[in-house]
Amino acid sequence: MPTSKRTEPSPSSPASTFATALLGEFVRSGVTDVVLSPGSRSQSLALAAAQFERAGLLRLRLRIDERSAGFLALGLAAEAGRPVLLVVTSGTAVAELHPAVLEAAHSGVPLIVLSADRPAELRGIGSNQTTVQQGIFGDAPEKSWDVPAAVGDPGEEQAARELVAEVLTGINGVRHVNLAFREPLSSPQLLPDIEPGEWRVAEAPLEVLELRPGPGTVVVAGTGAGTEAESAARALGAPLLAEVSSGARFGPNLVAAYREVMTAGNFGDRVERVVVFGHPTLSREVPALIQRDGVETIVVRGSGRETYNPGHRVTRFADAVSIADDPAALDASRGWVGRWVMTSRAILEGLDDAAPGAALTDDHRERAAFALTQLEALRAPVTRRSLALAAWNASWPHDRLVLASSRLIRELDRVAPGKKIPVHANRGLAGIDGTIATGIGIALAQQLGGGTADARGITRVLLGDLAMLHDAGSLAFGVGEERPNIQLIVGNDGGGTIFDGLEVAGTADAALLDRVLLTPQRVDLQALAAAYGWEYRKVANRGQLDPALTPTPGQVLIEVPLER
Ligand SMILES: Cc1ncc(C[n+]2csc(CCOP(=O)(O)OP(=O)(O)O)c2C)c(N)n1
Ligand SMILES: [Mg+2]
Repeated sequence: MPTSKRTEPSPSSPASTFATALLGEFVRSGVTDVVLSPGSRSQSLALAAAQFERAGLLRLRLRIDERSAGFLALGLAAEAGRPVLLVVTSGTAVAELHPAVLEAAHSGVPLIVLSADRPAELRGIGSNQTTVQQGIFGDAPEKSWDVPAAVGDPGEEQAARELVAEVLTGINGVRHVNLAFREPLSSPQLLPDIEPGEWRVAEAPLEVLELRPGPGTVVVAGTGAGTEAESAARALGAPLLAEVSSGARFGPNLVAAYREVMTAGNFGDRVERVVVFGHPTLSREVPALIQRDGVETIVVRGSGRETYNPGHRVTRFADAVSIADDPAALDASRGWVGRWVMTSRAILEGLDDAAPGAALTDDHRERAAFALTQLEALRAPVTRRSLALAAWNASWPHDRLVLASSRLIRELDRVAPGKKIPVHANRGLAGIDGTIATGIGIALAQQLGGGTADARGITRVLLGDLAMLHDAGSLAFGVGEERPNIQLIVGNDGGGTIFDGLEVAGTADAALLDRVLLTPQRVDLQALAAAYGWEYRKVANRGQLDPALTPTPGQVLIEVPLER
């Protein structure tokens, strides 16, 4: 075998000088994480990043598939609340980032893409691995730069530092920096002396709207709403219609069965004012309510690319709301909130067919009958509802729950009781892609530093089988890559059964529907887990469900067969 031959020491490379200055300035500005995929044109950035990692100044993660890298960075940034750098080479490598770039743009997660490109003289002439990278993500990035190749002029390091300042100023989504590199593409560099900085969010001037409490108001919390929506609901004396992905599904004002209460109870008819936090995507009832005549809607802007405005019927937008202190008005709304909350509780209790109390009786026949029922319940097949609730119930504030786009998040949204736990979902565009990589990013940021690090926590990802297969490549960890404690809980119904719930299922030919929408699959998930070095657990009945969700160290794929 030929041994790899080291060429003559290359002349000092302006590419490396520039790349080192650039990354050094990111470190100084409080950026801590880089996700990188290998390539030649990007070598100066990659080698500099590895040196900063070695010096303990950056955390570096490698992924061979840029699509995985993109979603991994998205998860890291979403959990840590700090921008994450993505470094990729030229050509299709850049395009692989597009799904994560779109999701980040629509959900307002800060990502910085550093794509390597050919210099001007090699563009547009059919050079290898060269396409038009400037503007490749359309209008998804908040800002883009096309930076000419460094040539070794004095002042280029200063220019790199100024570029970093520009890139970070006011970042609220994706920033794309396309960087041309000319040969020699790298040379060994000494790291400059650098003090890592603290990440600081620039305080943008806020438009704060003052609201008064009073009956007739509801608060809607969609994905990304956070705990602020819950406190606003309490201060307003308003029922809290909080989606399960909102991070606000808790508290005394929670209306967990909000969809049923709005429709069956006709409560929606009495709503006069809606205050929206986050991005609601899980019901039809909420957008219908906002579009009803006589309803005033206030939307608290999130950080995503677009502002929520169903039917263009939103009355007012604000960056934040403050709530007037008015005890009399708050008092007047007690009955209003109470009716919503009680009706929701009654609906949820009606769903629960267990007969509590029988276990406590003194009658031994009754007790035996109860025990038998319990035993049968343990042997029963797992339903979507029991699966989703088990994942919800198993999770605590030091854990993370990641909800994929599938029937399971919708089922959970109907029944999850109030609980203050951190939930994450890629609802910016609700893709079934990148779920595993996003979950790994969240878990890494949460458990190994970079976020609200808490080593006790585990991340549970609740996903469907198609979402699982879509992102199977993200199960791969390279040698030496950090691995978090994570459970992938796969509800396997052999295809995309979410479509069974759509109108089309009632009108289309069943076989055609299966062929093109359900897309049945029978992949061996156990073998897949084994191939990637993940532990595998199978849940054959309800009795096995809770034990399988017990947190253990490592990466676990939990397969739960579900009936279509
Ligand atoms: C990238 C992407 N492709 C296609 C879709 C459309 N889509 C939404 S749900 C779904 C099926 C999901 O199937 P599965 O993950 O098994 O979940 P289930 O609905 O069966 O619970 C598809 C294909 C999407 N949201 N994102
Ligand atoms: Mg499925």
